[in-house]
Amino acid sequence: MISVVLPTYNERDGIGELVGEILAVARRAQLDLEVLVVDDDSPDGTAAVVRDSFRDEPAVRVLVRRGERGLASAIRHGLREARGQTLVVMDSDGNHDPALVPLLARCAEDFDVVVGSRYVLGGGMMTSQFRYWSSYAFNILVRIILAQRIHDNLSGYLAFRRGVLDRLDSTIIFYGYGDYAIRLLWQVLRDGGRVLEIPTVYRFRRGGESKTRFFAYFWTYLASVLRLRFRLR
Ligand SMILES: Nc1nc2c(ncn2[C@@H]2O[C@H](COP(=O)(O)OP(=O)(O)O)[C@@H](O)[C@H]2O)c(=O)[nH]1
Ligand SMILES: [Mg+2]
Repeated sequence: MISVVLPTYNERDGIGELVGEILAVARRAQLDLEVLVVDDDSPDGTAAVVRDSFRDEPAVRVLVRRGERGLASAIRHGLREARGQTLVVMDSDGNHDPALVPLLARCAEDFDVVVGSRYVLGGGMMTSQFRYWSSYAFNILVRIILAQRIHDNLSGYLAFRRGVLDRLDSTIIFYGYGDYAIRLLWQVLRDGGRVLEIPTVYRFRRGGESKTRFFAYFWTYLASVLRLRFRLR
């Protein structure tokens, strides 16, 4: 089974459509798949929207965390609750194209982590040019500092087997924001794991607002990378 983990915070505008698309993709590809929405008690009622829309759909589960917030810890929670042997993490706003789920899941059988990547041939971002180029530049910095070859450390669209996750030290990966992915990939590579990047084009988010505070996160992410480089974490 494949488990798709969707962390949500105030994503009521687009979440229903996305979950519907994922289920349709799974049906077409004849995949055994579940969707886990991990909502941090969004004030806009995201969880209720999903519950109401997919009341008769056992493949959709909604997990609500109360009194707790954070992208990485929400993903960790979802991964723990997931029943699948193959795990997929993606944005819940429509940025990531669900049509890629079957390919990501298939490749995760042969690779340790599969990344939906904006920065390999065929990848891209239909959204902001500024975000595209600043993220591109930051990714180059990551590659230089960590001396590795991943083009997109921050895509947030990932697939891996449960066994891979079990071998990782989750407590020093799943905190903070999107920087968790840098730590995850770093640990996998450090242990000799194989990472595959598959091109993906970011689509426009469907309603709602981005939670990425770009300038604040730049420093947080840089600090995370330097900590890895100097083996502080
Ligand atoms: N559960 C949970 N999800 C979050 C939190 N912050 C962001 N997200 C989700 O993480 C994903 C990435 O955030 P997003 O705002 O799309 O960032 P962007 O793609 O960089 O603009 C989205 O699906 C958000 O709803 C949080 O604190 N808790
Ligand atoms: Mg997004």
